[in-house]
Amino acid sequence: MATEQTAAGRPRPTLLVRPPSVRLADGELTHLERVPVDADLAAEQWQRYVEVFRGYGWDVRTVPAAEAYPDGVFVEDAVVVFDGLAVLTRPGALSRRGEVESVRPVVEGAVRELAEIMEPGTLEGGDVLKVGRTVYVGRTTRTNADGVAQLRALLEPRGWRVVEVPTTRALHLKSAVTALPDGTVIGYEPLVDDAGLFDAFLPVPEAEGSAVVVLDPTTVLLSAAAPGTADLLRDRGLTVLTTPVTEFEKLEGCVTCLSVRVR
Ligand code: CIR
Repeated sequence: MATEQTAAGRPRPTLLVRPPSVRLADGELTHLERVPVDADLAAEQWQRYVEVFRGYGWDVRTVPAAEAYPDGVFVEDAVVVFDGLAVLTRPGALSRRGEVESVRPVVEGAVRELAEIMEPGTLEGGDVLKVGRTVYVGRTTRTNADGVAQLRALLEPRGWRVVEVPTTRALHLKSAVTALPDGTVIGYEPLVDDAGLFDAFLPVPEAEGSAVVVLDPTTVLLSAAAPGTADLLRDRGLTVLTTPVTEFEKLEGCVTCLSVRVR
């Protein structure tokens, strides 16, 4: 567990990342047509992404590349962390199931407790959105009812509220919605099944703008492909950093999927 402090005096958070596989271009696609992926550009964008966190004082830990798994770079899907509890997932995509085991040793060093989703449950981290002590879990083609039930059984005794969110218009819940530091859920409305499920909802003007990573209580990271959303969030008083992730967006990835924030 990271206990050091950042320059701003906050605990130094840990970030897990995994470099892109040489087979990245073969990643799963559900809603998008396959287009060519530039492997060199992907590697450069991944480095820039990681540097943003280093610049904010995060303790970056790298999971070894999983060359056999094209989607391994989307490491968020393999594990979800709730305070000191990490839950290793069981991806709904068969091609991704083998990604999880190699994450275990890195996660073990970063948390107090480890649990895992067992058969017949499936769950992917992209379907898990924490807002305060509420955990919204997308029911998607990747996360089934048993996966949600297992997560609920782990979290409710630990004081979390678990809310299932039917999600049919996007790959994962967090492809459609994420949350700002103040708990406002943001999303691109055409991808959101029912915005009324969230206590506070702010529509954003771009699909790529629905995914933000909270870097600190006043700063978020956003895809460079969402300038209108960046303006909207700056108008709300947030500091907005942007980074290009075009090669990952071609594979239905986004800024959240490229890392696990251990907090
Ligand atoms: C997949 O379909 O599994 C990958 N191509 C994209 C995963 C993106 N992950 C995420 O939204 N958490």
